Amino acid sequence: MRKYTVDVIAGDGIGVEVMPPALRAIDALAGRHGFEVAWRERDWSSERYRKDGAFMPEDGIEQLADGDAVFLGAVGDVDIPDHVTLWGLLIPFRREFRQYVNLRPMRMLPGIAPTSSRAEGLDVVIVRENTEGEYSEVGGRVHRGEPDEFAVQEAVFTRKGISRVARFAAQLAQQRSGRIVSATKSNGIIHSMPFWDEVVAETVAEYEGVEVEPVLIDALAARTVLKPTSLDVVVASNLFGDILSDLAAAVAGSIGIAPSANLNPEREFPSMFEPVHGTAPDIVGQGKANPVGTLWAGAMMLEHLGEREAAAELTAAFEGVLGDGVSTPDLGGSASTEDFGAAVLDKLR
Ligand code: GGG
Repeated sequence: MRKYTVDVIAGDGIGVEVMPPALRAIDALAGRHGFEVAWRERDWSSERYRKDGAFMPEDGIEQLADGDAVFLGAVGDVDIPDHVTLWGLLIPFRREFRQYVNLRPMRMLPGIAPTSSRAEGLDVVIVRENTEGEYSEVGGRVHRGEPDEFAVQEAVFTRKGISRVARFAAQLAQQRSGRIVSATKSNGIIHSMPFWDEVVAETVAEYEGVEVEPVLIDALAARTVLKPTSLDVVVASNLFGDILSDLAAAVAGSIGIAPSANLNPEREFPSMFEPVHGTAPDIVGQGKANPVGTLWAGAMMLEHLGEREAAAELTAAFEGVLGDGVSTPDLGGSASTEDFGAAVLDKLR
């Protein structure tokens, strides 16, 4: 029996609601596929921050380091500034565990009506740089509260950071169409983005049969809506990748279906799997949250752990449920989070 230890941080808001259906589905698959998962459930959250002044214990990173993966729900709280939660309970894992690739696939799933006929056949993988770029601590605020107050925020782009994410995208493109679109803004951002373009082009040139097309982020946003099927692999900086992946998910029907894998490709540290969506305070506690993003992220986690058949079965199960016309309200259906999870379990049985 293969054994895995996975740290579960359901977090805040609907993170707590979408996690149980995914854990139950993976448990249902495990025995039949010859593995078992020990879930280490962590109560690390905004509630913990309010009580103890910290989202996680001081040695939280060390506590996760010997696990095989981290499974995260959502982080954020209406009473705590978003940058405090994100830098307290999400970004530290990405950085400390060198999860420099954030893989965000999106395709049309069965049973979901495309937002427009243009989206039919959409199948894209966004390879988001995950540890540098615009998400940076470099900068500061000066003259707080004064009329001449100002803020400086530096983006950090390194040759190492750009080339390793471009390499990942090129290897992925070799298994797909061979086409990469690179999100840029080298007309307006005159230092970091021309550097990004150069390093991406140099890196991709090492891969036979792979071509890269740099596209300005504003035009790429329009293209994601108007010609989504012209995209296959997209490589993007931290911020551009974050925005584009929400957009691609919206074009495919709902941000509630979008998964994400924060990968440490060298496997020196655990990788982390999470739905793309946040805590959705507007629907929290109503049973309306869509668990598909978390189920899909769970399938990506199984794939990463080497459990390919179980991953395929889980994907087929949530796709099958959607194909049967069962969906949550964000997709126009009336199923609750629990109903959807139960229907997935029925398929797996
Ligand atoms: N699913 C984790 C979560 O709550 N994500 C919300 C979010 O704002 N993420 C920003 C990011 O991925 O950089």
